[in-house]
Amino acid sequence: MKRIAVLAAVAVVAVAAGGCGSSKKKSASTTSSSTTSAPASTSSAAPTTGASALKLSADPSGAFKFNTTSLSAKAGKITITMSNPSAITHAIAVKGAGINKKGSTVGQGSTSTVTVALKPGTYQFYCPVDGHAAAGMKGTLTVK
Ligand SMILES: [Cu+2]
Repeated sequence: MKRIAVLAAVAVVAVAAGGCGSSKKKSASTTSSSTTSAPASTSSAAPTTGASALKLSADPSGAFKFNTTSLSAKAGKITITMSNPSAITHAIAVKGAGINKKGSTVGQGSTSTVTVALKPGTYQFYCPVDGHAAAGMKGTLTVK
């Protein structure tokens, strides 16, 4: 009788330990799966958090220049939108530090957008349409 009681007690302990162990395993796998998904959510969240939106426009009179020669933004994901009120087609592009990204070339009344992820430094924004940057359609983008 005594033995049976002891065995039953051992069985209860074993079940309790097993239950505890399996719940620990579950929480461990939950942790590891959330850790696995963490870099993805972090990388998608970080640019959003640090995202800067800059706007400029092309000269409406048809001169080869923007309405500004200097822009500044925080490091991270930066979106530059250029509106084009000019009869000449233009685009917005950013280059520097091995990056050279161009937005689409657009006509009057449209906007050209370029999105880049930049570290602190000095970059150039320019119009990539042939001859435009050389004619003065460019400026400095300072990233801090
Ligand atoms: Cu242009």
